[in-house]
Amino acid sequence: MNKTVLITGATSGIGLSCARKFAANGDRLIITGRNAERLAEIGNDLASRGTQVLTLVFDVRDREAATKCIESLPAEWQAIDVLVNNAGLALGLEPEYEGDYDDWDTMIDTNIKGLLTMTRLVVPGMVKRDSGHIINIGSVAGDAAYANGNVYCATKSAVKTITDGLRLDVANTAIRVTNLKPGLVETNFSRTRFHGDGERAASVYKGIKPLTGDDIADVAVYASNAPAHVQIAEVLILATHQGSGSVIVRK
Ligand code: NDP
Ligand code: 8X3
Repeated sequence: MNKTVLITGATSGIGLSCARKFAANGDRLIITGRNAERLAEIGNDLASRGTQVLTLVFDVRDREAATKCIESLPAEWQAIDVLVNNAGLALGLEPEYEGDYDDWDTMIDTNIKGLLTMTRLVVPGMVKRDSGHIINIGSVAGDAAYANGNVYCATKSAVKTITDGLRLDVANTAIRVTNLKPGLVETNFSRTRFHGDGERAASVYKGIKPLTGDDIADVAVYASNAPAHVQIAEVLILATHQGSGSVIVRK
């Protein structure tokens, strides 16, 4: 479709799938991440298949770095059509009264404040051009808390409210705002949540066929390709044997 699509956290999981699926859709990409080497590898791979790609290395929590990167985009990359706010993480799964302060800060700074920073930097250009699309990666975790999910669930609940708020604020423009809310997706998510414990991470996906990053990216591309008068406001995407954030039937 030849749009310019900026994807945060494109070095892994859903973000990487979005990069590949939007590339296959014929779009040009600005992919961002913290791991410079991995990001360059992904950028080179996509470019070798004919996609125009720009890579930006920054941490979404670093407002100064994010601002510098977006404000110094080459002229031909400044008109961002689609912003995919994907970078995010869960850290820990324990009762709220035993939670780790640093984990809480990291989740809040990344999932809420990082997403807001990117929105604040990119959306003014969309408003000026009266055109654009913001796709935020929320979660089923934002619909209702599940046991021990407390702060992570709260950040995704904030993503829902922030997304709804933005949709109201741009309703007088042609900009569309989407909240994609995945359930169980097998990525690096659980390994990160359990601070690198691979065995515990693998147990999350035992006995159930989880979603893949590609399943979520397909919906993102669908929302982007929908006719201009169609705003896919919110989509909840669950594995077939998942009933909610806390009900998963394992066989
Ligand atoms: P991954 O861990 O596979 O990918 C997360 C991506 O976000 C990585 O590229 C990671 O980079 C990046 N990231 C994390 N923190 C930062 C930061 N501070 N600055 C820049 N990039 C950062 O997990 P997923 O693909 O599953 O997660 C993507 C999004 O999907 C998250 O927002 C998550 O909450 C959401 N989600 C995931 C679900 C799941 O079950 N997997 C379900 C519902 C929502 P790095 O490698 O450098 O850490
Ligand atoms: C990720 C899905 O259910 O592990 O947001 O919180 S869940």
